[in-house]
Amino acid sequence: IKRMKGISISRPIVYGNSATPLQGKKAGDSDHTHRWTISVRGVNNEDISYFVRKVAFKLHDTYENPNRVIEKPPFEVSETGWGEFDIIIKIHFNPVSGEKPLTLYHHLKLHPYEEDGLSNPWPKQKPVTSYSYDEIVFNEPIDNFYNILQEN
Ligand code: SLL
Repeated sequence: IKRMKGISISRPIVYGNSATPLQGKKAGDSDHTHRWTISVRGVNNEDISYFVRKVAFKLHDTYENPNRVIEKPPFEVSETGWGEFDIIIKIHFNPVSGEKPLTLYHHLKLHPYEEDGLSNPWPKQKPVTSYSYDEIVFNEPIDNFYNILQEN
């Protein structure tokens, strides 16, 4: 294997969640209050599967099978629930890369920051979102992986 000496190459990602309140019958069936989706995506929804092999989302232990492994895009998990918690996101890269998985943390957000009901109520059905932008930097990548990154 050959590494690209002195070279760094980066790829942007967006990760985080959106959430909407459950309404009507669905809300009555359980103690769940929201539907939410956590995702790892490319910017402008660019396909990231050429460098991301799979993404593991570790949910709160109150969920069944809390370790959700997503093997193909979209790299996301949708669920319903009642509470906010930290999600551990583990991004596994294309095996060609020889890179170790990258761990990120996201605090699942269900509630808007400002519930200032008097002057500025959050519209009932407007999704609450919390997304972070990040750049994954590959230092001295293996040449084959570097080529894959360049070609996409
Ligand atoms: C809290 N520390 O107390 C947090 C934990 C856990 C949320 C929140 C479970 C859903 C299910 C669910 O919503 N857990 O029943 O599968 O707020």
